[in-house]
Amino acid sequence: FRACSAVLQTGVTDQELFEYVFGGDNTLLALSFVVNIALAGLTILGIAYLGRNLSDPRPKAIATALMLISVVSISSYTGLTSGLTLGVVEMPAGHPAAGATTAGQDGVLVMWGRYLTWTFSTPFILIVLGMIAGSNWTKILTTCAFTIAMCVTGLAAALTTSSLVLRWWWFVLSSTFFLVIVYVILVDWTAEAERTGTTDLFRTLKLLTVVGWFGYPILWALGVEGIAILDVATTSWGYSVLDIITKYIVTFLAMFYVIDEPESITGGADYSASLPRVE
Ligand code: RET
Repeated sequence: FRACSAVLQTGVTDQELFEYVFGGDNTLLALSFVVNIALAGLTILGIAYLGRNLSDPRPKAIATALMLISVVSISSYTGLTSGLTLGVVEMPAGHPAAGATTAGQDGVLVMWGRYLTWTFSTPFILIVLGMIAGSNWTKILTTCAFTIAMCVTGLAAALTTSSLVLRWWWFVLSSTFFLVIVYVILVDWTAEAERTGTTDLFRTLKLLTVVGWFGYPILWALGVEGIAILDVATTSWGYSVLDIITKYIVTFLAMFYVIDEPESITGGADYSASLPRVE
């Protein structure tokens, strides 16, 4: 957080940003944060309730990873709500939002906490998908490494103020990492899910994930950080709705399947979690 605040260097405090968002003129933006705190909380409770009788280690591991997605999410949205992970960033010359002012400061409102916390939430989504497909740890951890690279370079794209070209270069880098993940999901994991016997569930989760995840770079490009066609509140609601699809809906679909058919989840690669104990 300190590193990001140092990069921002705008001198606007979390208190000023909190007042800007919750002061009355930005109700829609405020709601896009608060609604997700509630949904993440309910999802955590839902998983705890639905998973109470799970006994096999692999369904348990999947339920835990699912819960961690929402644990990160509730923290992420609390950061945005409190103003701690918001900033005002001056766009470089040539950017359509160059010269804008926000909360009495030169620059646009950047929800940099989103990019930072996706670094921690997206790996858990990929761990769940990979385990449901029955993939191995090498591939699962590869996608985790690429999603971390994607989010950190996305954060760099949002915070770079020196040059417009470099902002878009970060965007291209981040998108390249994203395509690696899409490839693994569409090619490797689709084939593995077929062998594991989880094709039905995987097909639905894959669709929601791949289509949903493509929405994020599109929103970034259309929003204030990109070509600035969309205002901050619309962009924020866009991300919040995508989060609802890619996190909470994916979570409940996976969770219902895991409790209904825990035995079909145990096919595929062995993570040493389901091995019989050696006496
Ligand atoms: C950015 C901008 C740079 C280019 C790309 C992006 C992709 C972001 C994605 C985010 C997914 C987030 C999820 C969060 C759930 O907790 C960083 C917007 C490619 C795909 C699923």
